[in-house]
Amino acid sequence: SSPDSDGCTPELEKAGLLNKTKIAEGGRKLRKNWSLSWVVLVGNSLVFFKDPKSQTPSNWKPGNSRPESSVDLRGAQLHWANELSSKKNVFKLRTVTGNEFLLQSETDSLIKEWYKTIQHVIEKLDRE
Ligand code: I3S
Repeated sequence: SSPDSDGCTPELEKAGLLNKTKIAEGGRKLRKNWSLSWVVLVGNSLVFFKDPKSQTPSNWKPGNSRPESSVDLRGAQLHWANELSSKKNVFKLRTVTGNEFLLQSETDSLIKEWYKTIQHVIEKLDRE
C-alpha cells in the first residue's frame, strides 16, 4: 500500500530549489527581496525553507528542519508573470489572504513542472 494509505500523512508532491520573493502581504505591496529557497509541495501546502544547503529531494523529510513560511493553496491563483520581473521563467502565486509570491528558475523545464504541479493541486482543491 502507499505511504498515505491511512490518509494521515500529507503526500509529498515535489521538492526543489527555486528563486523566491514575496511581493505582497495581505494585499499590501512589499519590496522585492529575491532569495534561493528550498520549496516543498506537500498536501495542500507549499512550504518554504531558508537554508537550501543541506537539503536534497531524497533526504527531505517533514519535520527535519523548520520552515520559513508556508502557503495554503486552497483558493490560490497561479499566473505566469514575466512582466513582473526582468528575470525569465517567473510565475506569481496569490493566496486567498492576499499574499503574493514570485517564483523563478533559470531552467525552463523545471519551472514548467512546478507550475503544472501547483496548478493541479489548486484545481483539485477547487473541486472539493
Ligand atoms: O520590480 P523591481 O523593483 O524592479 O525589482 C527589482 C528590485 O527589487 C531590486 O532591488 P532594489 O529594490 O534594491 O533595487 C532587485 O535587486 C531586483 O532583482 C528586482 O528586479 P527583478 O527584475 O530581478 O525581479
